[in-house]
Amino acid sequence: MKMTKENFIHEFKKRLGERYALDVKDAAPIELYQTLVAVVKSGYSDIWRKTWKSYVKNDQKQVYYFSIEFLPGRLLKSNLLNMGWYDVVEAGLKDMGLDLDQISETEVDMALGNGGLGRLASCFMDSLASEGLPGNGNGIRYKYGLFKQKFVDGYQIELPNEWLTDGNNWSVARTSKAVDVLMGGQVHLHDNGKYYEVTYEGADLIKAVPYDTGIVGYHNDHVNTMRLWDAQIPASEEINYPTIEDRRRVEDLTSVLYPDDSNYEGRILRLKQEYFFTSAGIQSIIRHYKKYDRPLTEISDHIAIHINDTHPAMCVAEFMRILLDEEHLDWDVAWKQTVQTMSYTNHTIMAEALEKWPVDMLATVQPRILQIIEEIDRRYVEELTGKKDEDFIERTRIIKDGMVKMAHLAIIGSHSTNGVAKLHTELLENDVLHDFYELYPERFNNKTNGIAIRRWLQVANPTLSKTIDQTIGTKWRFDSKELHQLAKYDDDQALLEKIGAAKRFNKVRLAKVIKEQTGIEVSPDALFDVQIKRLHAYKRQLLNLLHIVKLYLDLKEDPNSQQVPRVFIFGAKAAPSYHYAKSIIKCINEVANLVNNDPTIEGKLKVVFLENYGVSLAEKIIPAADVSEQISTATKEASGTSNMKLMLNGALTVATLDGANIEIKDYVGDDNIFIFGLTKDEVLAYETNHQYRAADYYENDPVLHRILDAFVDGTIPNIEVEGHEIYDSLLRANDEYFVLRDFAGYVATQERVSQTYLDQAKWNKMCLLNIANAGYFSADDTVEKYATDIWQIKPNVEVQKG
Ligand code: DL6
Repeated sequence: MKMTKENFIHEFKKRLGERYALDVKDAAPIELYQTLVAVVKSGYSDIWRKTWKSYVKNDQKQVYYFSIEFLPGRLLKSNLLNMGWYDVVEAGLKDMGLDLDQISETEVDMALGNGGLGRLASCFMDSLASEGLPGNGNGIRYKYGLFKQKFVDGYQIELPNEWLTDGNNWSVARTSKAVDVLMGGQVHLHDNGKYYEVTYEGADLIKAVPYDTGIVGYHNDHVNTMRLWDAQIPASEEINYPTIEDRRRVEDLTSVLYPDDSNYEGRILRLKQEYFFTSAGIQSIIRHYKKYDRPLTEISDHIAIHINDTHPAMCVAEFMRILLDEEHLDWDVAWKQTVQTMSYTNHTIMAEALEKWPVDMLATVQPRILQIIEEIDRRYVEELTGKKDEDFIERTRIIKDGMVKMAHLAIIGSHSTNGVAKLHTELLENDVLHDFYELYPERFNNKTNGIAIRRWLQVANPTLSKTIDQTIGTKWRFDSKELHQLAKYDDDQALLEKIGAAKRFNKVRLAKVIKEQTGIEVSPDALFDVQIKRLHAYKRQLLNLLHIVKLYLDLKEDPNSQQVPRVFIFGAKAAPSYHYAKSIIKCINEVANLVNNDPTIEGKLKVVFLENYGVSLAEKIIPAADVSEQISTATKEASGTSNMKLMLNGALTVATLDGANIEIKDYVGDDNIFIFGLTKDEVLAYETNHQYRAADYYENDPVLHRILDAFVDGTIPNIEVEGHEIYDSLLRANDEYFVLRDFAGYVATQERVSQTYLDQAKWNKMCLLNIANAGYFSADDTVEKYATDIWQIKPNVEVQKG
């Protein structure tokens, strides 16, 4: 993909004229943005076509990554970077009096996810393409995505995220590739002696229309596809959807991500979404596969299907449904192909997130799928009877007490189950999924998560990237492990100062964003302490908040108590029905109000909660962070990926020994990370021996006593309800996540952080060593491991690297 500045300017002006009949100086930002997207798309569309054709021509095995979330963020800059056009386009725009940064701000984030799960899926998409691997995404094109978060009086308010208002410029609707998805009604089986003829009565027919987005590989002339499905009414079925209500029922199917699951309507809608994108994806895969006359009895040699978390677990049953009902394969043959084709990643040990669906609900959504799951379950029980004790079988079977356990379906119906960090996989094998590990040890493996270094360093932090280029050259841009070369320069004072200067530059930039968004003035000379992740009790934003309240109370008592001014920065959304998480948001916002408006502590402490956290905001926060808060209760965070992005940008991690923090510590060494808190074994011991008594910490620690009282005695205003709720969760409900137990260790560690920050030379050296080791957490390496160990796919033979 070659482009010169002159050609770009010519192309850009031509398209602007053709599209809008405008000159550059008369065009609005959205028109400039859309024109730029058109130029970029035309730059890769031919390669996109060639890429998928080469898969067919070379009969390459492909993987299809099914995920209910994708969080690609803005695509403009990352596509320019990957195409090798970034500098040329930036310079060309400048010549025309335009600014790439400004134009890029016009792009609305594709916010089709909630957190780590969706962002991981998108990092994997980028890496698959950049490694030249044949990998496709399969998900849902939510009309409103995840909600847009606003704070009103400190409370989280959820607004629709209208990301499609101006259309999405990157995707292409492929109406000709639509498939029909059947839902509801009743199913009848008729044994004709050879196979069961399956007929449906009263089912809804929904048209699934794919929207494809090209995923451009890095400098390798390779473009993969992310396919997102939209629900529409088939033209032939108009008559069956006579009322507006009926039509809305169909359209609502792909309206929002994670409908409110506090009621039946919301829950069944989510289950329907899961079946919808699973069925649409599997149908289109098999249809495409059959086009080239290959036998279905060897489909697993040609395609791999990945189940990202349990949401797409119905892939197992849908694949079986097609092989049985439409292709009339024998059960055993179909089952062998299914297990060989499917693989599954577990992303959490939190019981509430391991999906279970009532049998009745599944019967309402797709009765045939339920029948197939029942049969898989029956055969599983039959096979184990006599080999395993009854308890074991009852614990591991798919359907139990009227509920369908989706993780069990995914494990039994696939050849690989992986966790996402060493500790997490160990917990799956030894605890959460131990029975299955005993049954299928060869199916279990670890794949520690990784991140797209291109987006999180090259795009998000050009200042630091240039400093790195000047020090070790540009090889790291192709192989991030090369970043380790930086470690050799840990005594190079000039470099350490440059690293400090890059950080300051990014802090000034973030301070501006904070001022614009919130009106709060923060000083770039303060330490920026950042916690950005979903709001959840186990992630312990509350521990961070208790520390902030301590610092505030200390300052009120002694204005000189704090040597290092700090700005605490939060970004987090709470699930709409997660009441407790929303109460924590309210408390953080009220503490922020109190602290930020108290003139007596001016300049020493600030608290900022940025609204509507997402990928684009993260790109501004992460390069500016000094401290990365990774403080979940040990055992609860499967991996975390903000920990990797923040270290990559030279933030120092305050961490518990949880998830991938442990692997980060192993790379950077104990001296370059701040570890505190209960270990896995200590947490597990408390959970089994029930000897934890949170009230002891309140009663015996006057500091903690005073802090907790501040939540209920009016010290923190406007949290009469929420303050009591939090106080009670810690003291009456005995602090499920051991916040009080870890508090003293956390405070002591934060004091060490402040002391270290006072020695800027030492601090910058630690930053450098974190950056140098972050290259080991590249999603490129992670997907290569998936490709070799799980999917058995190989890079496209036609890929040009470099
Ligand atoms: O694997 C991606 C990401 C991990 O880094 C996080 O640790 C984990 O919490 C997240 N899991 C989920 C799944 N649902 N829940 N809860 O988002 O996956």
